[in-house]
Amino acid sequence: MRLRFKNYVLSSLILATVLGQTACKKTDLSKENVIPKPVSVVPTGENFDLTDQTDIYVQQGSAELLQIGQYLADKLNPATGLGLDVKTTADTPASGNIYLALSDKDTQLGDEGYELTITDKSVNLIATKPAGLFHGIQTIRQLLPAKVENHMPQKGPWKIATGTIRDYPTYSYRGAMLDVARHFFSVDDVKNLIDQMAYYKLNMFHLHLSDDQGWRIEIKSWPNLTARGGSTEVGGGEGGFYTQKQYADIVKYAQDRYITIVPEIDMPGHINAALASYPELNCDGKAPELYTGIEVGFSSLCTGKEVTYKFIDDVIRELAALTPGPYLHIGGDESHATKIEDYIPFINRVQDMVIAHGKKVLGWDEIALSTLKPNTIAQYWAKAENATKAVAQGAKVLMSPAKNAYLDMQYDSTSTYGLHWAGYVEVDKGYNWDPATLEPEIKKENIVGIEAPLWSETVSSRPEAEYLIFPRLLGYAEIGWTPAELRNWDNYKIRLANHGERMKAMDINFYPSRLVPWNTNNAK
Ligand code: TNX
Repeated sequence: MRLRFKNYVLSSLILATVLGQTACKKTDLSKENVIPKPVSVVPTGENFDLTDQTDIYVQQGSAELLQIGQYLADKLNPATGLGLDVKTTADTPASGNIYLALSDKDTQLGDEGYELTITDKSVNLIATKPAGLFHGIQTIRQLLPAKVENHMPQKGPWKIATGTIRDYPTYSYRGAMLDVARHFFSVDDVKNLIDQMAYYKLNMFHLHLSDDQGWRIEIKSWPNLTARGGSTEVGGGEGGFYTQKQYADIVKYAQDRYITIVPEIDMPGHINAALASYPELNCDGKAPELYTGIEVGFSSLCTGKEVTYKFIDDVIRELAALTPGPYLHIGGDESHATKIEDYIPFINRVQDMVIAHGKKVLGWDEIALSTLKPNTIAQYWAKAENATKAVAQGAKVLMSPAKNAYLDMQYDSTSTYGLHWAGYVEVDKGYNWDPATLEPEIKKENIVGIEAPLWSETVSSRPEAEYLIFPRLLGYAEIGWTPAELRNWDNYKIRLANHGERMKAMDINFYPSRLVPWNTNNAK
């Protein structure tokens, strides 16, 4: 009897200790797997519990804040099943809730920064602008267990480590590009990628809307561009295009996620789809065949014909009217079929046309051979000497060096998809570089940011595109956001490993690089 009693006391003691330990388990907010890595994290060692009593409160009086709160609720409710509601309040809400509010006191946060204060009683997010709150809710999502990203209900508990995160981006332009010209991608595919970009705090999305193989945006004054020019793609598939209504829908979808669309019409080269649609755009007045191969540099607008400029003006006018963002991208790359003495005045004239329609110009680095207008940005992809010319003219540079940042470069020689003309870009190589020190002549103050382009010659479906985009895009997001001195591959690869579970839960078909210690067994 005595022995039994002693055993009982002993086992209860052990149980109490174990339980106690789980309940007050020390947390460390600074070791959470947030990508991009936040600027500053001060941990306080406790937990906030998300329960069925928790709601999301937003400062009253702003439809925009309500929408951000709802975005968070929509992301957390499916997996947690907690039925978080979004409510407005004039004061700080009662304990147990999440609160999103604007405050103009903290100017260091800038237009996109946020401060997130988590205690055992509340989650408080403040920012000077809605964009900061939107980025902050991505951090909240990433502080919850990876399974929170599942579409189906999962078992809790849903704890968030406590402490304070202050966070803001290094570069104002953090982007990705999708080539919808070589292979067409549906509106749904594009929206899906926009949500994935938002999770990593990217804010610019460049759509490569025309090339030799296809014209993908409806232009009402030149309907054959899509009727004929949009009718095929690499490999001879059926192609496709966005109506203006669909494009406007994409723009709005991106805007609701604080992402700006940058539309590109590539010229004077990469233009066969347009030349095949309108004979008058050709110097000899004859339309070439549609093109479904993957060669580059063989087509050119007829720079000496006035109709060419009427055509461009119409396209730019319609596109500018549909695009609230500040930039129109005019391409300008690989114009091997245009003489340099024609190329330079052409680019000069087209810049003026874009400006006349109220937009700023972006173009591939070759445009620096012309005279860049104030505010024109050169996108460095191949030739450092071109980017250097842009800098010498006082222009800013957008960093997309193919050898580091091209999402269509193969990971290694065994990769199924992708090209390798700029080399192989394994996940570590994609991460381990700094835009501000890559080329000696391009300094941090010359750089607007970073963009990772996916060219689609070798990929024609969402899973194929995702295989090249992920996980490298996460690294580019971190390069754009996190100060260089806080970036480190050994630390990053551990956080990335955790995001394997998240990507799996989001059904992203990522490349499982051997360099990353993935832990994806319990994501689904
Ligand atoms: C070069 S990058 C191109 C594209 C190709 C890409 C393939 C650039 C401005 N031009 O037309 O799709 O290489 O990697």
